Amino acid sequence: MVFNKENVDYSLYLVTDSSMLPDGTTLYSQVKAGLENGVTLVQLREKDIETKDFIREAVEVQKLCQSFNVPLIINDRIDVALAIGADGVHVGQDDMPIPMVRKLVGPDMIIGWSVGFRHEVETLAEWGPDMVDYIGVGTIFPTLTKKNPKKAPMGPQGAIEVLNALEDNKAHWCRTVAIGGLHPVNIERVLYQCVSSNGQRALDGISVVSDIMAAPDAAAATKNLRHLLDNPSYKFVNLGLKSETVSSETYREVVGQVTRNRPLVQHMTNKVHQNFGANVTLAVGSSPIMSEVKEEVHELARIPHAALLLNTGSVAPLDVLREAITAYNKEKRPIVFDPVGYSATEARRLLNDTLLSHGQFTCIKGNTSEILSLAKLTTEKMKGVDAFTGQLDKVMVAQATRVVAYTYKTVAVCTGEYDFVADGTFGGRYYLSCGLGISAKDIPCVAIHNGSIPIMGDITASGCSLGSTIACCVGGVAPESNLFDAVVTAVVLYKTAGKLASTRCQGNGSFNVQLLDALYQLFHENCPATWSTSLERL
Ligand code: TPS
Repeated sequence: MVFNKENVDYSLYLVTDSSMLPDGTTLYSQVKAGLENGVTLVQLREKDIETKDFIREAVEVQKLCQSFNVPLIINDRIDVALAIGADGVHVGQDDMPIPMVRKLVGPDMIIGWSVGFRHEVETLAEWGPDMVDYIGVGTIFPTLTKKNPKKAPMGPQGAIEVLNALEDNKAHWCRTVAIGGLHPVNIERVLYQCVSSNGQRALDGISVVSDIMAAPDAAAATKNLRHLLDNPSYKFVNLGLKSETVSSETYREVVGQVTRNRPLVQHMTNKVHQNFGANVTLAVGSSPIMSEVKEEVHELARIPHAALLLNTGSVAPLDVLREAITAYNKEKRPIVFDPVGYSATEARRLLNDTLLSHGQFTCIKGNTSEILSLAKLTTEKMKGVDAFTGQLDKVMVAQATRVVAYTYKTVAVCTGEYDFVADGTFGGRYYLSCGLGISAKDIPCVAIHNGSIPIMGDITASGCSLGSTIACCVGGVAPESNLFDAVVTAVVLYKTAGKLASTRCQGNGSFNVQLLDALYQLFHENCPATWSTSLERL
């Protein structure tokens, strides 16, 4: 009997591997534990096995799957799939070409394909709905399970590209599961971030090998995965979006909370910024720690109201940065990411992309060129757009900020004469399959203005120190507070201080001092009704 394709639930797809079974377990017992606790699809995958043994194993597992009404897919071996009457086959890019597979298995069997690139999606779209039923999108993260992988891990951003390609090519029939290095520490984030840019499509599920097959307690491991799929919320950000209400009363509340909670703001930042950033942090009622010690990141992240500023201007070793991201993500404490010089050189782009793929950031802050590059919009590309008037158009920069916020599910800040702040957090919600329903262009975005303050560009680390201020505000607010509000407050406070300092200084030397004084004064007075900055909703 072949399973009705329409009714396949791709949410938790177990792929087997008999080379990693813990002592005291069997392939059968691990699959059974998975099925009893929420696995919805099983793929039998044996790389080194005699055909006779494969068939015997497949028949046993098939009976088991049937008793749970779960389809069984056979990896690679079309002959075995046909011989036992499996529900489907899964093939890789180097296996038998899909049209031949379809010819052999007939129209009713499920066909899955491993896909990592846009051009592969274009091919499956050309073939049309009768060929590939679902794709395994990966590998997402590094994994020891796949020997000699032919492609580098794509990260959530690569999976978004694949989802976009499916949408662009109108391959609406094709379902998707992400695979490769997926474990409870990163699954929520992958499901949260991986939404096509038009908001119409998210992953249909996740596929795992080692997380269940190598688990000493496969039942508990599966329950844990099921829980993440059934409670679709990245708890890092709170659920009560109230960004429509941002006002001077909001600023007062944020500053009040920072004052009460005095957050510890760990800086991993460039040398030029370290001293000034520490002083800015103190001026806004917070405690700086300029530590790049790997051994203490977990301890620091556990301190109530800890926040991390990660500025890639000149950097700590990669393993320290990764460990810090892991630690703050694990404790669900905020990270402000400042990708200095993103795409100015290939090395910087690679470093920043590696870090962006490694974790979830509360806020990503950059200048116009960094945000345009992150949004994959360049001035060249923008020239092709009607609205382009020769200068960077406000609407276009706002759009780039929204794209970054949406893509990374973060609060994005783009600095310049106008500072743009866009909220792509969606209150931490995610949905399997159907996506978020709205696209990047529809998310909340504000433009913050206080006239031009050219002297800001004549001191070092002024942009980096906005990062410090944001980290103080997102770290200092109560966990149930709105992160967008906290970021907007930091930007408005910093811009007001900049303006005030520029009227008091005599040159860039005294501007430095005046900026600290102004921040200190405005923060401690906490009277935002008098702040000069204007905020426009876009
Ligand atoms: C649905 N594949 C890509 S990564 C990987 C495998 C087996 C190992 C993941 O292991 N998509 C589907 N089925 C497949 N067989 C593949 C892709 C190929 P782990 O979860 O332990 O990291």
